[in-house]
Amino acid sequence: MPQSPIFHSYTFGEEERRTLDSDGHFVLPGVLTPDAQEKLTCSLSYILELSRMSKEGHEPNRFSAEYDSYLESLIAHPQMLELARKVLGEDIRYDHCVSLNRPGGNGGIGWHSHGYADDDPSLGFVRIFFYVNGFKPDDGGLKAVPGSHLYRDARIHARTDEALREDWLVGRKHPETGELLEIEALSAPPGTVALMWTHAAHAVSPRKEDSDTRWCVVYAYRNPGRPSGARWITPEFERKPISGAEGLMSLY
Ligand SMILES: O=C(O)CCC(=O)C(=O)O
Ligand SMILES: [Fe+2]
Repeated sequence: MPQSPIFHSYTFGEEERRTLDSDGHFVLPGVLTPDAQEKLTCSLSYILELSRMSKEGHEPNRFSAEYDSYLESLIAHPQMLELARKVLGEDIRYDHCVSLNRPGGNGGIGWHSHGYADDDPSLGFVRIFFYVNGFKPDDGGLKAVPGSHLYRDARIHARTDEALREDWLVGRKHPETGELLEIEALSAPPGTVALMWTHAAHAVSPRKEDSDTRWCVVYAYRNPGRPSGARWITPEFERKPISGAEGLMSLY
Protein backbone atom coordinates (compact mmCIF):
# COMPACT_ATOMS: atom_id res chain seq x y z
CA MET A 1 0.00 0.00 0.00
CA PRO A 2 1.45 3.41 -0.88
CA GLN A 3 2.14 5.62 2.13
CA SER A 4 -0.16 8.57 2.64
CA PRO A 5 1.35 11.98 1.82
CA ILE A 6 3.17 13.81 4.58
CA PHE A 7 3.72 17.10 2.73
CA HIS A 8 1.41 19.43 0.83
CA SER A 9 2.98 20.63 -2.39
CA TYR A 10 5.84 23.05 -1.72
CA THR A 11 8.62 24.78 -3.61
CA PHE A 12 12.22 23.83 -3.01
CA GLY A 13 14.18 24.64 -6.14
CA GLU A 14 17.47 26.32 -6.97
CA GLU A 15 16.59 29.57 -5.21
CA GLU A 16 15.43 27.90 -2.01
CA ARG A 17 18.49 25.69 -2.08
CA ARG A 18 20.71 28.78 -2.35
CA THR A 19 18.94 30.34 0.65
CA LEU A 20 19.47 27.16 2.68
CA ASP A 21 23.15 27.14 1.72
CA SER A 22 23.63 30.81 2.59
CA ASP A 23 21.55 30.93 5.80
CA GLY A 24 22.08 27.38 7.06
CA HIS A 25 18.36 26.82 7.55
CA PHE A 26 15.16 26.98 5.53
CA VAL A 27 11.60 26.95 6.86
CA LEU A 28 8.64 25.36 5.05
CA PRO A 29 5.69 26.78 7.01
CA GLY A 30 2.58 24.61 7.32
CA VAL A 31 3.78 22.01 4.82
CA LEU A 32 2.70 18.96 6.87
CA THR A 33 -0.64 17.42 5.91
CA PRO A 34 -3.34 17.22 8.61
CA ASP A 35 -3.02 13.42 8.44
CA ALA A 36 0.73 13.57 9.14
CA GLN A 37 0.21 16.11 11.94
CA GLU A 38 -2.34 13.86 13.59
CA LYS A 39 -0.24 10.70 13.30
CA LEU A 40 2.91 12.48 14.47
CA THR A 41 1.13 13.93 17.50
CA CYS A 42 -0.05 10.44 18.39
CA SER A 43 3.41 8.87 17.91
CA LEU A 44 5.21 11.65 19.76
CA SER A 45 2.76 11.50 22.68
CA TYR A 46 3.52 7.80 22.89
CA ILE A 47 7.28 8.45 22.83
CA LEU A 48 6.94 11.08 25.57
CA GLU A 49 4.96 8.64 27.70
CA LEU A 50 7.54 5.90 27.10
CA SER A 51 10.44 8.17 27.92
CA ARG A 52 8.80 9.10 31.22
CA MET A 53 8.52 5.42 32.17
CA SER A 54 11.67 4.17 30.52
CA LYS A 55 14.26 2.13 32.31
CA GLU A 56 17.98 2.52 32.09
CA GLY A 57 19.38 1.46 28.73
CA HIS A 58 16.27 2.57 26.86
CA GLU A 59 16.25 5.87 25.07
CA PRO A 60 12.91 6.33 23.32
CA ASN A 61 13.74 9.95 22.49
CA ARG A 62 17.04 9.35 20.81
CA PHE A 63 16.02 6.14 19.03
CA SER A 64 12.44 7.19 18.36
CA ALA A 65 11.96 5.34 15.08
CA GLU A 66 12.79 2.07 16.83
CA TYR A 67 9.91 2.50 19.26
CA ASP A 68 7.12 3.53 16.89
CA SER A 69 6.20 2.11 13.49
CA TYR A 70 4.83 5.36 12.07
CA LEU A 71 8.05 7.20 12.92
CA GLU A 72 9.96 4.28 11.37
CA SER A 73 7.85 4.50 8.22
CA LEU A 74 8.91 8.09 7.63
CA ILE A 75 12.63 7.25 7.36
CA ALA A 76 12.13 6.08 3.80
CA HIS A 77 8.88 7.87 2.97
CA PRO A 78 9.16 8.89 -0.71
CA GLN A 79 8.48 12.55 0.09
CA MET A 80 11.06 12.53 2.88
CA LEU A 81 13.72 11.01 0.62
CA GLU A 82 12.81 13.39 -2.19
CA LEU A 83 13.35 16.37 0.12
CA ALA A 84 16.57 14.96 1.58
CA ARG A 85 17.91 14.38 -1.94
CA LYS A 86 16.96 17.89 -3.09
CA VAL A 87 19.34 19.05 -0.35
CA LEU A 88 22.09 16.43 -0.36
CA GLY A 89 22.02 14.97 -3.87
CA GLU A 90 21.40 11.32 -4.73
CA ASP A 91 23.81 9.50 -2.43
CA ILE A 92 22.40 9.72 1.08
CA ARG A 93 22.36 7.81 4.35
CA TYR A 94 19.86 7.92 7.19
CA ASP A 95 21.46 9.18 10.38
CA HIS A 96 18.95 9.54 13.20
CA CYS A 97 15.37 10.15 14.30
CA VAL A 98 15.15 12.01 17.60
CA SER A 99 12.07 13.28 19.43
CA LEU A 100 12.30 16.84 20.69
CA ASN A 101 9.06 17.14 22.65
CA ARG A 102 9.04 20.10 25.01
CA PRO A 103 6.27 20.20 27.61
CA GLY A 104 5.19 23.48 29.24
CA GLY A 105 7.99 24.73 31.49
CA ASN A 106 10.71 23.01 29.44
CA GLY A 107 13.88 25.06 29.73
CA GLY A 108 14.89 25.00 26.05
CA ILE A 109 18.54 24.63 25.19
CA GLY A 110 21.50 27.01 24.94
CA TRP A 111 23.56 27.80 21.86
CA HIS A 112 25.43 24.95 20.24
CA SER A 113 26.28 23.32 16.93
CA HIS A 114 26.82 19.77 15.72
CA GLY A 115 29.51 18.21 13.56
CA TYR A 116 30.10 16.00 10.56
CA ALA A 117 33.12 15.96 8.24
CA ASP A 118 34.08 19.33 9.73
CA ASP A 119 37.00 19.71 7.30
CA ASP A 120 35.13 18.62 4.17
CA PRO A 121 32.35 20.94 2.95
CA SER A 122 31.55 18.53 0.13
CA LEU A 123 29.97 16.17 2.68
CA GLY A 124 26.63 17.46 3.89
CA PHE A 125 24.59 16.58 6.96
CA VAL A 126 21.09 17.99 7.07
CA ARG A 127 18.41 17.77 9.74
CA ILE A 128 14.73 17.86 8.87
CA PHE A 129 12.71 19.12 11.85
CA PHE A 130 8.97 18.46 12.02
CA TYR A 131 7.46 21.15 14.23
CA VAL A 132 4.09 19.46 14.35
CA ASN A 133 2.20 22.10 16.36
CA GLY A 134 4.69 24.87 15.57
CA PHE A 135 6.13 27.37 18.07
CA LYS A 136 6.38 31.08 18.76
CA PRO A 137 9.80 32.74 19.01
CA ASP A 138 9.47 33.16 22.79
CA ASP A 139 7.80 29.80 23.46
CA GLY A 140 9.98 26.80 22.67
CA GLY A 141 11.20 28.57 19.57
CA LEU A 142 14.20 27.62 17.47
CA LYS A 143 16.85 30.32 17.03
CA ALA A 144 19.70 30.28 14.55
CA VAL A 145 22.58 32.39 13.26
CA PRO A 146 22.35 32.65 9.47
CA GLY A 147 25.77 31.92 7.94
CA SER A 148 27.23 30.29 11.07
CA HIS A 149 27.18 26.83 9.45
CA LEU A 150 29.76 27.98 6.87
CA TYR A 151 32.44 27.90 9.59
CA ARG A 152 31.79 24.18 10.07
CA ASP A 153 32.57 24.67 13.76
CA ALA A 154 31.12 21.72 15.68
CA ARG A 155 32.00 23.25 19.07
CA ILE A 156 29.95 26.42 19.31
CA HIS A 157 28.69 26.80 22.85
CA ALA A 158 27.00 29.63 24.81
CA ARG A 159 24.34 29.68 27.51
CA THR A 160 22.54 32.84 26.46
CA ASP A 161 22.16 35.15 23.45
CA GLU A 162 24.31 37.71 25.26
CA ALA A 163 27.03 35.15 25.90
CA LEU A 164 27.05 34.14 22.23
CA ARG A 165 27.28 37.81 21.17
CA GLU A 166 30.17 38.37 23.55
CA ASP A 167 32.04 35.28 22.49
CA TRP A 168 31.66 33.28 19.28
CA LEU A 169 29.87 36.04 17.36
CA VAL A 170 32.41 38.80 18.04
CA GLY A 171 33.50 40.27 14.72
CA ARG A 172 32.33 37.20 12.84
CA LYS A 173 31.11 37.81 9.31
CA HIS A 174 29.18 35.84 6.75
CA PRO A 175 31.93 34.36 4.56
CA GLU A 176 29.97 35.10 1.37
CA THR A 177 28.20 38.42 2.04
CA GLY A 178 30.68 39.94 4.51
CA GLU A 179 27.79 40.99 6.79
CA LEU A 180 28.22 40.64 10.54
CA LEU A 181 26.49 37.51 11.82
CA GLU A 182 23.33 37.98 13.87
CA ILE A 183 20.89 35.90 15.89
CA GLU A 184 17.53 35.14 14.26
CA ALA A 185 14.51 33.90 16.25
CA LEU A 186 12.34 31.77 13.98
CA SER A 187 8.57 31.35 13.96
CA ALA A 188 6.68 28.23 12.97
CA PRO A 189 2.94 27.87 12.41
CA PRO A 190 1.54 24.37 13.00
CA GLY A 191 2.74 21.81 10.47
CA THR A 192 6.10 23.46 9.83
CA VAL A 193 9.17 21.65 8.56
CA ALA A 194 12.57 23.28 9.02
CA LEU A 195 15.76 22.20 7.28
CA MET A 196 19.07 22.94 8.99
CA TRP A 197 22.68 22.15 8.09
CA THR A 198 24.14 20.45 11.13
CA HIS A 199 26.97 22.96 11.73
CA ALA A 200 24.54 25.88 12.18
CA ALA A 201 24.61 27.62 15.57
CA HIS A 202 21.19 27.09 17.15
CA ALA A 203 19.34 27.33 20.45
CA VAL A 204 15.76 26.94 21.72
CA SER A 205 13.87 29.41 23.94
CA PRO A 206 12.14 28.03 27.06
CA ARG A 207 8.58 26.71 26.71
CA LYS A 208 6.17 28.81 28.78
CA GLU A 209 4.82 27.17 31.96
CA ASP A 210 1.20 27.24 30.77
CA SER A 211 1.84 26.24 27.16
CA ASP A 212 0.96 22.81 25.79
CA THR A 213 3.69 20.38 24.77
CA ARG A 214 5.63 21.37 21.67
CA TRP A 215 5.62 18.22 19.51
CA CYS A 216 8.73 17.87 17.41
CA VAL A 217 10.80 15.16 15.77
CA VAL A 218 13.94 15.51 13.67
CA TYR A 219 15.17 13.19 10.92
CA ALA A 220 18.80 13.48 9.85
CA TYR A 221 20.41 12.46 6.56
CA ARG A 222 23.95 12.86 5.29
CA ASN A 223 26.27 12.11 2.43
CA PRO A 224 28.32 9.02 3.20
CA GLY A 225 32.08 9.29 3.58
CA ARG A 226 32.85 9.83 7.24
CA PRO A 227 31.74 8.27 10.50
CA SER A 228 28.90 10.16 12.15
CA GLY A 229 28.88 10.83 15.88
CA ALA A 230 25.09 11.15 15.88
CA ARG A 231 24.18 7.91 14.16
CA TRP A 232 21.89 6.51 16.84
CA ILE A 233 20.90 3.14 15.39
CA THR A 234 20.93 -0.10 17.36
CA PRO A 235 22.55 -3.10 15.63
CA GLU A 236 19.14 -4.80 15.43
CA PHE A 237 17.59 -1.79 13.70
CA GLU A 238 20.50 -1.54 11.31
CA ARG A 239 19.73 -5.08 10.16
CA LYS A 240 15.97 -4.63 10.03
CA PRO A 241 14.65 -4.54 6.47
CA ILE A 242 12.66 -1.33 6.01
CA SER A 243 10.79 -0.97 2.78
CA GLY A 244 12.36 1.73 0.62
CA ALA A 245 15.34 2.12 2.93
CA GLU A 246 17.65 -0.30 1.13
CA GLY A 247 21.18 1.16 1.22
CA LEU A 248 20.11 4.06 3.45
CA MET A 249 21.19 2.49 6.71
CA SER A 250 24.80 1.60 5.95
CA LEU A 251 27.61 3.54 7.55
CA TYR A 252 29.46 4.40 4.32
O1 LIG B 1 14.28 21.32 20.09
C1 LIG B 1 14.67 21.88 19.08
O2 LIG B 1 13.90 22.59 18.39
C2 LIG B 1 16.09 21.69 18.60
C3 LIG B 1 16.92 20.91 19.57
C4 LIG B 1 18.34 20.74 19.12
O3 LIG B 1 19.21 21.46 19.49
C5 LIG B 1 18.71 19.67 18.22
O4 LIG B 1 17.87 18.84 17.89
O5 LIG B 1 19.86 19.63 17.79
FE1 LIG C 1 21.08 20.87 18.47
